[in-house]
Amino acid sequence: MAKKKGRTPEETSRDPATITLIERACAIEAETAFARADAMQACNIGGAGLCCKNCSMGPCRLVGKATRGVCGATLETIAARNFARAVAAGASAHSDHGRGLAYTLLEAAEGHAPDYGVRDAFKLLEVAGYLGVAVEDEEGMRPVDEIARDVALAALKEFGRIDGELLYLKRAPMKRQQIWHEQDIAPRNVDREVVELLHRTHVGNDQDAEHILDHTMRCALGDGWGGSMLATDLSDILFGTPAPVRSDSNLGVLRDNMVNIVVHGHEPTLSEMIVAAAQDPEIIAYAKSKGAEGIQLAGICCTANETLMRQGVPLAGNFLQQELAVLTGAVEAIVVDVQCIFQGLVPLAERFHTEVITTSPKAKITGATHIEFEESRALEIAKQIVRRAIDHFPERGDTTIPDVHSPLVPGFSHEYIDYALGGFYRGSLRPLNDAIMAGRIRGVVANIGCNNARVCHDELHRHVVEEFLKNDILVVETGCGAIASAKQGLMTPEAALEVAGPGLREVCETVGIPPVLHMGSCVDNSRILTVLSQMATEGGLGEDIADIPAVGMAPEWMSEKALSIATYCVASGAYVILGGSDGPVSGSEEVLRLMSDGWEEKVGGRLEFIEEAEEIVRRSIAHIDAKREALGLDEYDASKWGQSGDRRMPELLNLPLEERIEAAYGGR
Ligand code: NFS
Repeated sequence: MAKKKGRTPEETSRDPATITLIERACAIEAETAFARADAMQACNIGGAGLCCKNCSMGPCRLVGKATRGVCGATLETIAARNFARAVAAGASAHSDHGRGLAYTLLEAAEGHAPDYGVRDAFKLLEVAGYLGVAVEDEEGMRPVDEIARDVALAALKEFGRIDGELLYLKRAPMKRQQIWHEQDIAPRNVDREVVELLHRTHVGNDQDAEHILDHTMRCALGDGWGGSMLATDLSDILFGTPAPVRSDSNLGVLRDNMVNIVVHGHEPTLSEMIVAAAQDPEIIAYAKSKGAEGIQLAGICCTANETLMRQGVPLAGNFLQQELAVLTGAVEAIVVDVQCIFQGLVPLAERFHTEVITTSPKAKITGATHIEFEESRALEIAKQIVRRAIDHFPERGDTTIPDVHSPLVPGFSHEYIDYALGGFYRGSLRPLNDAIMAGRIRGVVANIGCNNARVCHDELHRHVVEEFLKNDILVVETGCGAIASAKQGLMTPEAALEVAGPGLREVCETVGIPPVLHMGSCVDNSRILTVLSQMATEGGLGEDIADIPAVGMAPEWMSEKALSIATYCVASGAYVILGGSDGPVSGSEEVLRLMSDGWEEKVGGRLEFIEEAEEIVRRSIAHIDAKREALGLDEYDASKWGQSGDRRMPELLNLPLEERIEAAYGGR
């Protein structure tokens, strides 16, 4: 990581709302992650993967003349083990989230969680099919609650099944499944691969970097095609499958005259109930009795994406804006569950009237109020939390709400993309494949992942996305990367007219979609796996995910979850780039080689760590063009496009007849 001491606000973030609030933090001497990152240099030994603290003979730092740890472990073993353990943690986080939803569905189906139910019965039937749950008996269709109970139980079984392998692996293209079997990396169940990875990386166990990394792929696949995919499916069943909605983004969505409640974390179970509680007329009346005009909910991180995709709740911001929401002085409560929550929120909130409320039995923060969430009393607890927030409204002091916000249209589940391209009866990805084959769309980039306080906030996301759009590359997004694009105004259909290249613009205009599609939270990267699998089986773009002209990236990544996502995408056949630094195994050339060339030989995908945005773009486009060539597709040529589309139509209608015939028929 580059050392960056004392950056100016403009060097710290690309986002104007963030810059305003960093300035406020400086003015009132409040501490944020940006300032802490500047004050503390990252450890370059640990950062390069060269510090081993797996036993108490160390920590061993493999620098200078030290080429082995006390136990004799080599640099390669240590770097691979560190990476593997991070993937195990990331896979655990996503998968435990998925397990939680399976229990919620079970409790709802058995009548123990009356505030939840099946909102998308169609999806329930589809998932029942994947999990081998019967939807009919001799008397016809079984009751929905019975199917839901059996789906929940079948989902729970996937976490610890005692034989065979994950059922969802069958959703991948045949060729991909064959590769997993040939390489012996098909996950047997979700939990076992995580436990085995921790076992293998215990002192004195698996001490061959390549072998450790093979199992790392297996563990990560259990996340992508297991825990995360189940999390997405079960969320859709319980809370509805997303379809486009209109919403707004950035800290300007907070309101001076309303009670502002920020939901932050990851699981939709609680936040969906907070949404319901905040709409209750009695609760709204209570807010008015305290002098507010109503209640404004807004989200941070993936909780934001969950409530945005289904309810249209506005986005307050991404990962690095959590403290800034508090710094506005306008937030009565920040309600959190699990993952990506800064402990720094608590001392910061003490300087304002904001209450930090933790809710998950898995995550308490010293000094925060803990109101534990229980599915059996979900709405009651959510109302209690919202009332508590309202009680703080009269305590509010000065506020600084930046007047910065951008509209967006999120909600692109893979079901909706199918529908958008073909309608209800002919839903299909055929038009997308055709557009790529013709070269109107050069390829697809999945831009996902976090912010990182050590790189300029949102800047890498902005740079790569704009470059891809100009080059007629369709961008799909999740997580905090999606929030970055939303704030930059790239998620409205109109944005296509301004930013996209001529071919992509034609497609976006015709279908009426933005050039950057918001596909949800980070567990919803499973939606991207589903789209890629469908593209591979639709025909014309090869027969496997590895054949598609596509790249995955997390230019500002920071979390262990991002490493798990990157690894399962590679193991699914994708070229993946992690940006912002030279990466967590940069101390070992051999491990870097194993993850790039080595993994490419085994599974067709490769992982690279590239610090600079220009280089990320250059290598991505080169990869997309190479995949086009391998498929025998025409070389991409922007000059062929731009002759149709809504923008061109009024112009065409006014042309002299001969020119109009020429434009319409191109001399044919
Ligand atoms: Ni993803 Fe979502 Fe954001 Fe990174 Fe954290 S919120 S699960 S890990 S920081 S994208």
